[in-house]
Amino acid sequence: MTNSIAEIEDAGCIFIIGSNTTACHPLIARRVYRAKEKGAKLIVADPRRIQLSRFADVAVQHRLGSDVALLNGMMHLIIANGWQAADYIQERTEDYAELEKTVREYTPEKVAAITGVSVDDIQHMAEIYATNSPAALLYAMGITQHTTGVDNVKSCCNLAMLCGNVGVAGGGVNPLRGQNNVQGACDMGGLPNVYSGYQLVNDIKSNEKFAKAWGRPLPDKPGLPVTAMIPAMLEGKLKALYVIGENPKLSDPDRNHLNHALEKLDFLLVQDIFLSETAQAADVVLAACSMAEKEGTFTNTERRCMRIRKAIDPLADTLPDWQILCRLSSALGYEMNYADPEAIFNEMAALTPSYAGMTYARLGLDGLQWPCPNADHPGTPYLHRHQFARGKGKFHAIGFLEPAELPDDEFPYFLTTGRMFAHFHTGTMTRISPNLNVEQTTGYVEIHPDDALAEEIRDGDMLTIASRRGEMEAPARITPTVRPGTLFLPMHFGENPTNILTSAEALDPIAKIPEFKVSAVKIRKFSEQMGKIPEETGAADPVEADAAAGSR
Ligand SMILES: Nc1nc2c(c(=O)[nH]1)N[C@H]1C(S)=C(S)[C@@H](COP(=O)(O)OP(=O)(O)OC[C@H]3O[C@@H](n4cnc5c(=O)[nH]c(N)nc54)[C@H](O)[C@@H]3O)O[C@H]1N2
Ligand SMILES: Nc1nc2c(c(=O)[nH]1)N[C@H]1C(S)=C(S)[C@@H](COP(=O)(O)OP(=O)(O)OC[C@H]3O[C@@H](n4cnc5c(=O)[nH]c(N)nc54)[C@H](O)[C@@H]3O)O[C@H]1N2
Ligand SMILES: [Mo]
Repeated sequence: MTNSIAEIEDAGCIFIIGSNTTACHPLIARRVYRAKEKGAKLIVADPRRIQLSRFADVAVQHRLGSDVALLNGMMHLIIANGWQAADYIQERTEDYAELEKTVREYTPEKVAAITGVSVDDIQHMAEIYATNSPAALLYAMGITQHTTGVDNVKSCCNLAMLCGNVGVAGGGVNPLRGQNNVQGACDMGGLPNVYSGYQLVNDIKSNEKFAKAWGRPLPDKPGLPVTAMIPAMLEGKLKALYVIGENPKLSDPDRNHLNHALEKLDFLLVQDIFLSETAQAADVVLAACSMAEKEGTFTNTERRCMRIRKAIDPLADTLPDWQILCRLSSALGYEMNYADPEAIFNEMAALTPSYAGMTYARLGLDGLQWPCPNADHPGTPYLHRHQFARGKGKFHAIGFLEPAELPDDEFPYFLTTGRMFAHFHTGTMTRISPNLNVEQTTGYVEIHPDDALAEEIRDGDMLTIASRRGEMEAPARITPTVRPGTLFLPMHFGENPTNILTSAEALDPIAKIPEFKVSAVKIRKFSEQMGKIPEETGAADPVEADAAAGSR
């Protein structure tokens, strides 16, 4: 996030696009409710009707993968009405002329035809966003998991800069990051091309810096992103895979393709806290302990690095991940001996400019937000305050491109995939929790009542859903929350393995993220209903429970 979670409460407008916030980031959703109570305007753009749509000043359900067109349409109207932040654009940004030229082509009528959103609604979105500063834009996987993921993100940035919303409190472009520590993992170099703090492996200076600190020459070529590892496995170029804390058998796209790749491996090593589907296929499994059993730090979505503290001792025959890694490294011939996670943290801080001012003592109870470059620095609540990190904020003129796969005669439905409140990803943790599992015990496929009527499907009928990659079964849940012609499958249920359907080939050319959010599928009835599939009650959802009680 460019900005901080608490700042959301002080926004004049909140624009949520491609984030099911109450389901996936309920504590952030709570800030959105508070902002609403203080008078903020709310815009929601999501092909599904999410909980927050109910509280929105305008909520639109645009066609899957049409975000660039929608955002360009908003910008077209903002410029046509003179609502843009002219001084800010002049002083702080560059390449505005190109943006203006491109969005001029996105007339409301053209955008309405692409997105399925009415001209009136596009007009409302543009006006509300532009005239209620500061406006905070929140997005998540609905924006990124596309072949145009990078284009989508850049379009969000264009809109925010157009209205002067970057570098101000309460504004910003705010990706709501997924896992508790995915920000931290990326910050620590858990990516194929960087060391900690995004220092490039192929930059001579950083390479030398780390080689010196670690006493070994280091490769100067970026490694492979996950989506390139699978083809490398199939070609026999990648022979051993070490998976730490992931369950790709359920979470990677195109499961059949992935299984072929895994079978080609000489050696599969999995380190997990449970015997996941992937661990069951491994040659060796290393038993790690959970976050409640270890010390360390997590860095959350607002760049806040915080300590975690051990609540219980590790269960028998398990170790914290860091100790397993140190032992493995030593066994491979590179001695790694750290007294404790704090020693590792201190080494990291010494090598990472954005964390350089952090120590365990300074992190205290609340943590610190990077950049925190020195011992006196208080941390950074929002980025790009006086100028952009790169100097001027750059506008990118971006045209709309269709998703890789569109419905046709053979595969007439759009499919999108994602999450629900009660479960986490592949369910290794949440499906064995009785309190959570009671909320939803099986997978399901959401289908619009119009489609159900046309297909003569009743609630609970078991459907076969097929794409060009494979097919799977799930019971139908008839609901108006999806658009007609669009189905939704949650990703949590191994017995209804959603990723049999998704494509491993439709990737964003730059980020290499798979297009989990758009596939083309067909359906047929597998068997008559076994019983109604109840809607998620939301009883375990604090936001929903509060909303129901009228006491947000
Ligand atoms: N309960 C729960 N919380 C979670 C997780 C979990 O598994 N369960 N996972 C965590 C992780 S790692 C992540 S990454 C986040 C994900 O958090 P989110 O991204 O919020 O969750 P998703 O359900 O993947 O997708 C979000 C929304 O994108 C919409 N969408 C689909 N296609 C499009 C499109 O073309 N355009 C737009 N604008 N929207 C579209 C979907 O309808 C959905 O409402 O959640 C985190 N929090
Ligand atoms: N169709 C579809 N597919 C998707 C997505 C989608 O929206 N649609 N979303 C994608 C996204 S954004 C994400 S993030 C991925 C998530 O995909 P995964 O990361 O593969 O899913 P998880 O179930 O979170 O798997 C995490 C594993 O780590 C284990 N674990 C938990 N704590 C620890 C620990 O402390 N140490 C170790 N060693 N292991 C631990 C858990 O038991 C679990 O097996 O799925 C992706 N796949
Ligand atoms: Mo994620």
